[in-house]
Amino acid sequence: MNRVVTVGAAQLGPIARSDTRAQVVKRLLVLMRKAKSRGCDLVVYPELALTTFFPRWFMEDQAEIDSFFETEMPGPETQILFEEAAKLGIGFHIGYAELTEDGKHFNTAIIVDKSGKIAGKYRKVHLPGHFENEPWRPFQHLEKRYFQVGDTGFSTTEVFGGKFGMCICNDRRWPETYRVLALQGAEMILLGYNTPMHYPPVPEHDHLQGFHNHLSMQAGAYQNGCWIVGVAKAGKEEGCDLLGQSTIIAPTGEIAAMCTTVDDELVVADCDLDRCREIRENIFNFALHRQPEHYSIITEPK
Ligand code: CDT
Repeated sequence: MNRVVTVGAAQLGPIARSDTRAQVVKRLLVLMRKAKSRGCDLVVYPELALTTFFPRWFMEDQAEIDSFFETEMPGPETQILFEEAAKLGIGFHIGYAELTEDGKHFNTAIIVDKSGKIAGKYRKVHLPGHFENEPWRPFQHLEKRYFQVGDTGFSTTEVFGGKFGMCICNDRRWPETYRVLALQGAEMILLGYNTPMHYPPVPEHDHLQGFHNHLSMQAGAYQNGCWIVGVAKAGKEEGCDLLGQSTIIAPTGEIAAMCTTVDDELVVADCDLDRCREIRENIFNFALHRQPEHYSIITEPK
């Protein structure tokens, strides 16, 4: 019998800076219940899904910066998500800003299983943007300033009857992300993103944001024979337009479902994990066709 996982991509519309965690969690719960009613095993939320995308602002007050971070997961405001997931018997994936006990700041994502337990955690590796305030920009992208490079590496989690991998936003643009996960057998990769429509250093590419988003993920899916679920925080957030087009992509690279708004929206697809074999046992049979001795430059220190 084939292993079909029904997945809901739960796109979020904008989150205002003044929105509380409780207000956001209410929206997440609406989407979770909708996903359950549509037969989902799993609901996937975006990157940094509990707050506005705060790296767009230069801040120096560490207490202010830390107010966007979670010191525990679940915490007082997010506990209800875990309880509801367990009650409904649905898993979820969510991104959030993590402040560890020893004071480290990460852009983090987790997979929670159907019993409400954290089954896997990933901390973002490819942090885009810049370190210092750059006032010439209409908005900042200070991920390099506020987060440390993740220390988890890319690994897989056995859950929902398959092998799942995670990455976060900018990671999806890098082919190495998918290949490292696929080499470990990942059958489905979950990821969230906050992608501004305007890229201040190269505005000539603004009209290509949607194209580059799908191009990267569809190539990643096909070249590695795995499902990819990419979920946006979308819409006009604090004056900044964020890309939507959240999507579920099959191992053939085809789009199986896609959001058509830039608001809270759920799209669902039945994802047969055994379809990964169509690619992995044929055109991209890694064991048979890869020639890693010719790729060594990829792993040399930068
Ligand atoms: N959140 C995130 O990683 N966003 C980046 C924006 C790139 S421009 C600094 C992305 O790759 O979509």
